[in-house]
Amino acid sequence: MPSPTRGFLGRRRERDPRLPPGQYDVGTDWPVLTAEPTPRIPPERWSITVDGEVESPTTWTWDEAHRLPPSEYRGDIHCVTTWSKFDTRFGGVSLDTLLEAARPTAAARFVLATSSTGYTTNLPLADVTGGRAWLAWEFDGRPLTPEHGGPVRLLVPHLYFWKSAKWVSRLTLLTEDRPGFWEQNGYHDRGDPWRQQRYQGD
Ligand SMILES: Nc1nc2c(c(=O)[nH]1)N[C@H]1C(S)=C(S)[C@@H](COP(=O)(O)O)O[C@H]1N2
Ligand SMILES: [Mo]
Repeated sequence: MPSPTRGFLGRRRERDPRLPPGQYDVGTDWPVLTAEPTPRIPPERWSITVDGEVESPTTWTWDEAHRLPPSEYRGDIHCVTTWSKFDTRFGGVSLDTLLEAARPTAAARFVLATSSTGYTTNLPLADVTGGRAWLAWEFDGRPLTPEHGGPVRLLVPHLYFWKSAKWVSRLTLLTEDRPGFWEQNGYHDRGDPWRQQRYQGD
């Protein structure tokens, strides 16, 4: 039976195509999700080391990292707790730049990111190359705050945000996958939001 209200119902708002399945738009908020106490790390005491399956293990200080070619991410981020944040802007350096200097061996397939707090997360090497991963020290043109991983966090925005380790200090190249903190606690080894890879087995 045709309904007189059909025309109105037909104008129901479309779901934003930028939202992966099961996610909602958090708007201008930026929730803080941290398993450990927030460390206060002065930039002059921060450094990043790339080691493991690489030809040239390398450490960069804050000043050295800032002399590398700058790189920016503009786009969305997605947390496994179902919030997504649109149109973020992060500044820092592309992981490609660090990896080109450290030169992964032919056997390198995975990366374990470690924070100075002990937090770890694992990623396929293919997910942090090709302009898809950054060390980020700026958000919206301002220094990244300690709550959000400042002075420097990992940023891998095409995967769920638990992969973006805050206070990152080491990237270890590996021949085999080694589950990190949340991955040992049941979260997915890859974490693609478009495939809803939230938990092991998804
Ligand atoms: N060191 C560290 N990094 C971390 C986490 C953490 O608990 N410790 N939480 C992860 C999770 S689950 C998310 S969703 C994001 C949250 O980042 P935010 O607090 O800046 O939103 O950081 C990720 N990186
Ligand atoms: Mo998260």
